[in-house]
Formats: sequence, structure tokens, C-alpha cells
Amino acid sequence: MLNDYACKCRPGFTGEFCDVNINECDYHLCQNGAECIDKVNGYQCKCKEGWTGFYCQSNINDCAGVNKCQHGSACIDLLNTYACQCEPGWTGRYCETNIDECYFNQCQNGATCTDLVDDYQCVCADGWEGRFCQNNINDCVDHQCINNGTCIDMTNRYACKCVNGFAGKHCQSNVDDCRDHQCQNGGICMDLVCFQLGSGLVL
Ligand SMILES: [Ca+2]
Ligand SMILES: [Ca+2]
Ligand SMILES: [Ca+2]
Repeated sequence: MLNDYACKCRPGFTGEFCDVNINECDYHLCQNGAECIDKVNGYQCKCKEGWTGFYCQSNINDCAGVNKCQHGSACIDLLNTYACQCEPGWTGRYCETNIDECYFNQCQNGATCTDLVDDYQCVCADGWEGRFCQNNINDCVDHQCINNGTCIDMTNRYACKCVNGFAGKHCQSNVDDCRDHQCQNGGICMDLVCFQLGSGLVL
């Protein structure tokens, strides 16, 4: 066969006259939804957002460089974004918000609540103590009830319950029990408390 010839194609072409650009995308290895772009003797993977690498096989580390995670939160790489894993007591996209633990507080007896990180503190009203101000302080510890008066604990104060014959805030007054006496027929009223104390007797 005279004048016959054959074409020896350059890589990437085929056909009797090398006029066919081989579509290497027919057997591409692009990953993760990447688009394949046919080239001469090769192809290129056009990655979807968040992927990188020749075959788009690598998830870009979106935590690298600057991330906005705050207050000690860990950065978690996601696809084309990231999330912040908050430490206890913080919330928000970037853990920027201090959770208000006072919203559901157990402070009692008129206490005010102070928000802390993952905690709160009850600031007790006068006369109360304890984690939640649940304890009525015993104001009788240093009471000044005298003359056998009984101390009664109240809120931020105490009262004295006096025995018969005494009165006053601290039972300090010896009442004149004869003031309205009903001794009749010449009977003489003796103020018993006064008499007993004066005579050295003790009830
Ligand atoms: Ca990523
Ligand atoms: Ca808080
Ligand atoms: Ca008290």
C-alpha cells in the first residue's frame, strides 16, 4: 500500500488522525462531588467548597489560622465551616455568651443572685446564711435577755419572752405587779418577784 501512513498520536489524543481528544474524565478519580474538567492527557478536579487536594480528597481545616472560638472552647472542623465546643457556662456560636445561671436560681428569702461562670452566688438578705440563704441565722447566740427571759430567734433580730413579773425589750424591767392588785379586806399586796429577789429566794 503506497502512500499509506499511520498517525502516532501524542499523549491525550486518539483516532486514526489523532483528531480525538481523549476524555480522561471518563475514568476520573475526583472525589466529594468535585466536577471533572477534561484536559489534554489529563484532567482537573474542581472542588466543591470546603475540599482541597488534587482529587478534592481533603477536608480543609477551617479551624486553622484564625477562628473565633472563645473562652477556652475547642474548635471542631466541619465542611466549609467550624463549630465551637463550649466549656461549661458558655453558649453561643462562638461561646461568647456567659449563660445566666441566675435565670433558674434557688436563692431564697429575698437573696439577690450574682451570675458567675457555670455557677451563681446568692447574696443573702440580712439575717440569712447558707449556699441558698436557706438558713435563718441564730440571732440568740449573743442575746441579752435577762431575768430568765427566753430568747426567741427572729429574722436578723431576736425577742425576749419574759417570765411573769418582768417586761422590757430584754426583760430588764421589774413590773410593779401590785399596781392593779385585787387583794381585798385589808390584804397587803407584795410584789412577788421583788419580794423573792429581795429575800434571797430563787424560783
Ligand atoms: Ca473543613
Ligand atoms: Ca454564668
Ligand atoms: Ca434569726
